[in-house]
Amino acid sequence: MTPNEPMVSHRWLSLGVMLLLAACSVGMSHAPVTSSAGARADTDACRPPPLKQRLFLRGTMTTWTLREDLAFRYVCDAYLLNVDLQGAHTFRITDERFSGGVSFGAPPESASLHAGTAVALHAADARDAQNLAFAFEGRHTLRLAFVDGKPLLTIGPRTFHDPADTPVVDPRALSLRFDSRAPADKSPFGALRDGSTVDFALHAATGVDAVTLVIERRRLEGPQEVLDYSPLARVPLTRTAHGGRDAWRGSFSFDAIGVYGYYFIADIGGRRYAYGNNADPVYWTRELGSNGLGAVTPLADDVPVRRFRQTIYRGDFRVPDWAPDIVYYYIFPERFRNGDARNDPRPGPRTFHDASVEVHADWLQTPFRPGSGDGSDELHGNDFYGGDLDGITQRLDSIVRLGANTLYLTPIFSAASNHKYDTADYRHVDAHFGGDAAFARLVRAAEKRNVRIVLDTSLNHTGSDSIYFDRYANHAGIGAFDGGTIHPESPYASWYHFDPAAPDADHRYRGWAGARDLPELDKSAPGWRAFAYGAPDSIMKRWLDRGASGWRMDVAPWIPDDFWREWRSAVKGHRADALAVCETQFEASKFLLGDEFDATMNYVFRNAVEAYANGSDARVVYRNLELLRETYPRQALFAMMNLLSTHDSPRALYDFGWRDAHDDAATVARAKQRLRLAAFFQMTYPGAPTVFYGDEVGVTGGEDPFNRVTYPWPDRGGRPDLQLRETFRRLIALRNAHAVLRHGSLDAPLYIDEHVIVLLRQDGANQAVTALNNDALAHAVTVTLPQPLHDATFADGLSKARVRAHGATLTFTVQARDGRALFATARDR
Ligand SMILES: [Ca+2]
Ligand SMILES: [Ca+2]
Ligand SMILES: [Ca+2]
Repeated sequence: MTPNEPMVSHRWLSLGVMLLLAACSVGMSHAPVTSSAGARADTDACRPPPLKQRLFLRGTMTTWTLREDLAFRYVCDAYLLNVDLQGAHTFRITDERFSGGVSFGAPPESASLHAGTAVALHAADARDAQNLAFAFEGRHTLRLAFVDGKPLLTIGPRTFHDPADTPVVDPRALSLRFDSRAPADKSPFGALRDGSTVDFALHAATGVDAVTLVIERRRLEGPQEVLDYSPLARVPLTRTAHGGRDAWRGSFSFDAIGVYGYYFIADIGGRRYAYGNNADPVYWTRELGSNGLGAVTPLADDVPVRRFRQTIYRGDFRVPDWAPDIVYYYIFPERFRNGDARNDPRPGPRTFHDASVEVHADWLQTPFRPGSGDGSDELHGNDFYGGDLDGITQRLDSIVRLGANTLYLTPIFSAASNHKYDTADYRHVDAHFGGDAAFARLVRAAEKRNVRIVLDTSLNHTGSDSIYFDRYANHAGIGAFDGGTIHPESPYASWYHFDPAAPDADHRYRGWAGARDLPELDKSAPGWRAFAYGAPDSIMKRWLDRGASGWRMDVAPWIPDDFWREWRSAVKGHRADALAVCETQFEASKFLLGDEFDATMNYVFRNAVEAYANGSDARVVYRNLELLRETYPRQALFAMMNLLSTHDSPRALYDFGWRDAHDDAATVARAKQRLRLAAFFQMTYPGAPTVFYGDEVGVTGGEDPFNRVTYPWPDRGGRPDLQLRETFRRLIALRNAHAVLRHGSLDAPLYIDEHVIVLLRQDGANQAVTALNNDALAHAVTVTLPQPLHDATFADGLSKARVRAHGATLTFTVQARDGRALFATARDR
């Protein structure tokens, strides 16, 4: 979807659309704009804010995610926001909710704003509303005023003095220093078990009068957009002096699992300052701050405090033993391989909702996108190539030769669409994928090869065309909305939210994020919970019993936490070594406390690694990964699904610059070098490397549906890049051959500069030095090794070349856009 396109319900899955949804226009309620009483009054007078909600600038500047530094501040009679942005962006002004909330866009005739000119905004549910567009040139103030209840936006030069921008000038305040990752400042390091006591030390010049450590606890209940901390404790710190500096020390015991925020209040010469987290943005995450070294701000009501985060997890939190060793091969089954043409979808009446499927005659044809002029119909998700589970079974040996040991399959249960997140029947595999028998064949073939299968489903919504809902009366039995009317006698009636008074069928039920083909389930309904995970033959248990080794759960951040806690107990109670993976796009500590998930889809990793491979400054990008190293329990960090491409985001090669067939050979070659570097990163970093089908043979493609192209099998006319595949094979083999890459310790980089990242990994007696270089030039790098490695000899895991340390010093070269993995050899051999 382009951001200008209205939200169309049939073309969506989880991620991309979630991020874009705030910008889209279907199913959102009227903004509760109240025309202020006496709006004719003196316009100079200050008035209370016309909206209860906070407002945010949300758009392409943050990939449509919410970010705390883009929150408007209401002052007197208008919402104001200072930004420092360059270039053209499209955006909306919204509240914090993911959907269903306030969202202001542009009127159809004037999407593009001009500096200094006020534009009347449209509420998002006006069907003609579209995204705003503005060419930013650095520092601006956005001013949103309500005149007679109508929102007027003006973007002009910087005129608003934001108290948060007031510089701190007192040298004593500027001397405050705390690095949450420095052992001298905070000990123990990182995420900790409940009951842990943490020692804190804030360092400062002399002349600070008092320091208090403030501990707060994040509210964990509620959907993703809830970001709320409540006070827990205030710990007066004790001053100790040494070397002309002071250290302010104290400790706190964290008794309960949770995500905690903390910061320091310093009293200095009659003024108060907060020393809190830095302002680093974290990919797609609302809360700012990457931990590590903090920053000082004035302490005032109108200046937001940024908290350092501390994760406290259950002492008995275990992930499956097999998790750190996973190499995923990630398949969108409709597009991987057609193993049985007899089960292919065929057009016909009522083969898709109340309409027909579309079929691609040519395996290599580009997926259909309604409205693009490709001649396809206007429906999303109804075009098919015939891919199925037998296709995977037939190519399993090839996947094993690549080095993968775990399949992650997007949904395979009966569903009308090609993506199958719109489940029609959780208890059976889709007939077009070969049915239950094809899954049994795949399981047998996988078990024979020690390959595990992780399945995917949504417990948040079903399809509208399902046995449970049956809006189109396509199924036997009585669905909750069979034939388009509410059926209280349906066994599934209690699973959904209905509004019998709504004027038309489309509005008589709640659709997930407004999507009409995805009726949202009531996650608190006991009947649904039993069916989903509680009962002996619940969906979760049924498919574990039939050969799945774990679950990846769709749209987890918008499902109540108590649901996931019960869910985990049920899944782990049934099979202790079942893997529990959460779909989330953000920093995800709250899911990794030992009571919900083992790991998540790691989009923070993806975004950091792709930015790095594209040439971004390693020192900046890597802070995202350092944050995860600190805030995620080690067992979760080592089990994360470390992906690049996904079915919800553009493929990596696309992000690396290879957009289409018109790109020249140099662009394609550079994109593939960047992919190789990103794969090197995956294979030498803790967490499960994840290869999206086709990436390894040079498949590119942009936003959905173009990321979901078919695998280029030669016998179907495709041209896989087998050289690139061999590169992947060698890199995966490197990981599989060296346990230290999968299990070895991860500390702060041994060395990092703009281009080069060097990590030291240790696993008992095995030690490795891994290095990455994102520059277009080779770099020689010199690192200092800890004592046990003085004078050690290292062998390059790929070239087998030897590199010798001289004393503590190790010098080696990393080629352009390349990596190295050096393994310490046994001494004196
Ligand atoms: Ca279509
Ligand atoms: Ca087929
Ligand atoms: Ca029916």
